[in-house]
Order: sequence, then C-alpha cells, then structure tokens
Amino acid sequence: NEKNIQIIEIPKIAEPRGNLSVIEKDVIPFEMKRVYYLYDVPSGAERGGHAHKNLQQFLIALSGSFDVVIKDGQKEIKITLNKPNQGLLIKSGIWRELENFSSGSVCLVVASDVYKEEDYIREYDEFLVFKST
Ligand code: T46
Repeated sequence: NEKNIQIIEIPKIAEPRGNLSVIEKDVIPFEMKRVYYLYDVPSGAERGGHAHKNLQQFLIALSGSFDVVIKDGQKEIKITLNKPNQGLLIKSGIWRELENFSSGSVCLVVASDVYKEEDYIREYDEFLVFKST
C-alpha cells in the first residue's frame, strides 16, 4: 500500500557553502518523539527484521546508502535510500529489513514515539497473524 510507505522529499537549502536540509513538522505526518541512528554497520549485516504495532518512522540515509526491504506476506519491495534530502516514511504494521549498507553509511530514524519493546513484532509468523486481524 503506497500510503503506508512513501518517499518524501526533505526541503534542501543549497548554497555555495553546501546544503542544509530540515525536517519540520510539515514534512512528516507525525510528531517526532525520538531520533536514533545506525552507523558502523559491517558490510553484509542486516538490521530491522521486525514490524511495529503503532510506531511510525522516517528513515534517511544521511550518508552512504542501504536498502530497505518491505514484506507483506505476498510481495516484497526493495527501496534504496542514498540521498540525505530524501526519506522513507514507514507507517505502522510494516515488516522491514535493512541491508546492503555501504561502508560509512548512516541511517537516521525519526520516530513517532519513545522506545517500547512491546511495540515490536519480531517474528514474521506473528506479523502475518497481526496483519490478518
Ligand atoms: C527499526 C530499525 C530501522 C533501545 O534501547 N532504544 C531504541 O530506541 C532502539 C531503537 C533500540 N534499543 C535497543 C534494543 C536492542 O537491544 O537497541 C538494541 C538494538 O535494537 P534493534 O535490534 O531493534 O535494532 P535494529 O537496527 O534492528 O532496529 C532499529 C529499530 O529498533 C527499529 O525500530 O525500524 O532500526
């Protein structure tokens, strides 16, 4: 479903001094409560491999690139993130896997809530049941 996953352009202020991009509340459709980032990911390593019951996230490749694989039990799509002025909105109830991190890449995640382990669905079978209810 396109509405549940969406590439969003982040406004960029380009100057001879370099670029500045800013995420304000009108860029993403939720209020941000947490920011975290993945870095020094060894080549071949995978992150994610879970879904969230309620959390919404906005993922940005601040540096380098990585792939986000979205699965729903039927089809699978792969989105490459490699631009600091573009992010991937992932709404709740979406299974994602992050892979193919380039050396030195940084994945910034803007999230709609604080960390809650009970919000995770870490088993794919459980995710399929959750989705069908
Ligand atoms: C997601 C992908 C893109 C915390 O204590 N606080 C936090 O805010 C987070 C995000 C994690 N943790 C702890 C929980 C685990 O013991 O850090 C450890 C690694 O977390 P996790 O295995 O969930 O890491 P990833 O990279 O597989 O997943 C993370 C996010 O958890 C997740 O929401 O979508 O990045």
